[in-house]
Amino acid sequence: MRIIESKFVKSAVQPKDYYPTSFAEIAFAGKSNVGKSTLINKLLNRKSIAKVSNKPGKTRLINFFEVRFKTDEADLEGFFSFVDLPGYGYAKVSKDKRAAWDKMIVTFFEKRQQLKGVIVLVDIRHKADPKDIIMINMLKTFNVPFVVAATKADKIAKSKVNAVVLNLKQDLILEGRQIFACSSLKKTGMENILNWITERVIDFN
Ligand SMILES: Nc1nc2c(ncn2[C@@H]2O[C@H](COP(=O)(O)OP(=O)(O)OP(=O)(O)O)[C@@H](O)[C@H]2O)c(=O)[nH]1
Ligand SMILES: [Mg+2]
Repeated sequence: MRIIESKFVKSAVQPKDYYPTSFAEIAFAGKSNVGKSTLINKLLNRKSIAKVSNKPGKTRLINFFEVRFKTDEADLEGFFSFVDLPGYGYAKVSKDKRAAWDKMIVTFFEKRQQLKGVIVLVDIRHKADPKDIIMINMLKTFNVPFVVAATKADKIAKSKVNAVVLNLKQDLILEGRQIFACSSLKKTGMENILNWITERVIDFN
């Protein structure tokens, strides 16, 4: 797939404010600071269409982006949208605020009919986190297809990547879903993620 153009559409908290579109949608979920917004920028080949920060808690709303794409094989052109979700598990905000963000995310998965897939980002340096397992269970419950991106792979030795990914696959209880190592910094693993997105999106165009 080739991305022709992309634009930021809007931010929302409640379903009534979601982007009113029937395009297939792919959302990015993961703990705060794991690299969701950075990955969106890299996949879209944009410097900062999604806002990035080295401080956790940057993305506080649900952000919608519209993407125009073309496939080489079928010469098909169409649209899909990306959704940048607020990160979960950020310790330095109040309990109430954290609960509100969590609710925002759960409501999105529950209500969003055109959601065709989710990229769950985890930090390749860390052991499987209970919060990620909760997220994964939720996606299983709502029957949303998902894939895991084990990101920041540039931060560990190349020789360790395969073993770490296998461990994560087991510990996150992926039950046959795929997991890809990737690095937005080094632009590795992008092809795998984009191919998965293409498969999810093509059916709906
Ligand atoms: N080394 C390395 N750093 C990365 C990578 N991806 C993201 N980062 C850095 O991680 C930090 C957080 O990135 P963001 O994209 O803002 O993370 P986020 O998941 O959107 O965070 P929230 O919006 O707070 O939920 C930034 O300093 C990025 O530059 C990566 O693949 N490798
Ligand atoms: Mg973000």
